[in-house]
Amino acid sequence: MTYSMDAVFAGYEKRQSVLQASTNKFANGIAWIAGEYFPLEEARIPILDQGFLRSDLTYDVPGVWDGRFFRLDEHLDRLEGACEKLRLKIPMPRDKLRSTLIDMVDKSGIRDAYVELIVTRGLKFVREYASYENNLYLMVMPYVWAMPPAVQRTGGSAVVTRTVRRTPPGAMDPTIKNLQWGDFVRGWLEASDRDAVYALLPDGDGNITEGGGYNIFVVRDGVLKTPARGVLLGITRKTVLEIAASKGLEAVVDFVPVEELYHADELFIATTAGGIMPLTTLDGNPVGDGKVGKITREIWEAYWKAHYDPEHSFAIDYK
Ligand code: PDG
Repeated sequence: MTYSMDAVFAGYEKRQSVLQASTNKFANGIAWIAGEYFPLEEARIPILDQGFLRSDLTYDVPGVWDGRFFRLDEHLDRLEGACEKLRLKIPMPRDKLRSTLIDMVDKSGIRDAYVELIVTRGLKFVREYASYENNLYLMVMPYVWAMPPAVQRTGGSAVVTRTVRRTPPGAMDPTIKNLQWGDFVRGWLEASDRDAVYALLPDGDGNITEGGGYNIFVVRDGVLKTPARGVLLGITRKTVLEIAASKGLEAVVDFVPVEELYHADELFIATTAGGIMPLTTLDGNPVGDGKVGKITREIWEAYWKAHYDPEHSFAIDYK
């Protein structure tokens, strides 16, 4: 089997057309709230939840590709770690959480899914943090593309933002996946004003960090580089680093000066919601030769191939 863009997208399109013909009431998505299942568009949260009122929450997003969960336990580990830092307790044991997610994907029949788990502080606004009963929300929906397949073929357009920096780690720990996206949203507004789509946020000290929903990779002279600090430790980022190692490509995890982006041969962003996403325009100028780069493409193919590796994924038994 090959994992070229043509092959991977053709497989996806085929499964999409089956999903679109489905009459299952959960085919557009399913939510789990307080023990009940809802079609996604009917799901509601209680307005007093501090997750909604103060973004007092953490979340994680694993993916399902071609009927297989990808690195689910690593996403659950990251969620548990984030909860620990925020003194949140997931109100469901790990094995039940796993089986509920699998059951939801099965119920929806969705083969390529974006799966979201949100843990919030709960309903009461009090200062005694120990007295909260934390809430859990689960969602399964059709795969979300931060960069649509058609754009991935030629690459997206990005800017390094001038009007906003990434919220500093001393204010908000970016390794705790959070929904305080004010900086990212400002970045998108600026990107759109500058005729681009993707915002890459600097740290205020001349280094690049990440963007709204993705880690950043720079390729120059065959070497990959990604920021060490001020970013979410993405599972896709980790997968890219593993792929690079397996191919004998050098990868550096360190500060990445913004300046280096302007001398890049290739640039890509990485997330569970879209995979490896090439950027071929930066601040209105082509990146390298302006085409999707050779190394980006190699990593792109290896990334989708990894979704069938039993070491990193398992098949869902759809009934
Ligand atoms: N950095 C940030 C700030 C993120 O929110 C994400 C994932 C990543 C990096 C990449 O992490 P991982 O490789 O573990 O997925 N964000 C996705 C993207 C959402 C979107 O719509 O773009 C998410 O929050 O679902």
